[in-house]
Amino acid sequence: MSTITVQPTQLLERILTLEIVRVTERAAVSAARLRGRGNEKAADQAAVDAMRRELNKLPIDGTIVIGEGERDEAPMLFIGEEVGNKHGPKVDIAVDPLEGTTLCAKNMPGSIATMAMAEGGTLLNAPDVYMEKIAVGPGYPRGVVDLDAPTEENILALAKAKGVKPAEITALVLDRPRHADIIAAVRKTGASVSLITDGDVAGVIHTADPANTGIDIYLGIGGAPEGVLAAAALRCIGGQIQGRLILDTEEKRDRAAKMGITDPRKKYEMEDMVRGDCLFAATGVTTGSLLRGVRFGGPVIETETVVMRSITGTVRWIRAEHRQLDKFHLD
Ligand code: VTB
Repeated sequence: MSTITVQPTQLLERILTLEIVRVTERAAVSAARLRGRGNEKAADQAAVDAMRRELNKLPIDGTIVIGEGERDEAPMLFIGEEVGNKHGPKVDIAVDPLEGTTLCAKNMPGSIATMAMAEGGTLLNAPDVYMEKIAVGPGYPRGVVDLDAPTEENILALAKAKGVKPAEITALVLDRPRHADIIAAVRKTGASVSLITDGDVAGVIHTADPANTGIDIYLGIGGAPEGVLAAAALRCIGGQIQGRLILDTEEKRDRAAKMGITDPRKKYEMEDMVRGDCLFAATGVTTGSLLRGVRFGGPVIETETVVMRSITGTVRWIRAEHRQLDKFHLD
């Protein structure tokens, strides 16, 4: 009979898988109470407060490496903030307590509460700047598409690798004027463009399951923090993502340098953004194509969360019913 030896660190990480679900659930419930109120800041703050409270209960010695901004501009969950009860492993944490603040404030589909966790020193310490991104799901040869290749070339290469005509490829792109050229280039190949107003973490995750989402590739410029979170998710479920920070001013280059970024033009592979094993979780705030939003119904609050673990590639979809929140001061 063969046995599998599990290292203590792996065991701990297994336990943390469920622990991080609690964190994103709490953030999502708090933000969801402010859905549709038109107040992005308040919804974000509610998510931040809840996320921080829950993170501090975890048996970890954690550092926020992707957070709400740098110390002076973010009172909580700032980059460099230490979280957890210190009785546990050293971990890096990336958070986006409310990804898609506008979606939540307008009660539009697709806002989520999300975070990733990895061994200390293994997540890219990215400043809150823009990042050029390209991502595809699993099953393609490495390098099938490339951030530096022309868009047309990428679409044609992807179609060939998938064994379909370019017309059967769909690219997901943030609906911004800055993407006019990318959108035109995709359409020139005969492929289709699906536009989103916000939320490219979920957008990138969609590429991992084209049969259900209809999305084959993510293209364009979004937030760098969201890029690292998306890389963590793809590291768990498979796929490829490349990113390049847009450091177009002296001030941004300085900020990046302080975070240890010496080459401002570096093209980051998934393995550069997430250099080891990681956990990723996201809970729906407003219902979207990835996750159902929080449902308030009398004494029971329902949440839906996806949690992933890269060591095993396990993806769990957790529908939770929360009761007696007040009694346990959980919210
Ligand atoms: C990006 C994207 C995010 O906001 O940061 C976007 O990565 C902001 O883009 O997912 P603009 O500055 O062009 O509005 C999101 O869509 C939501 O935070």
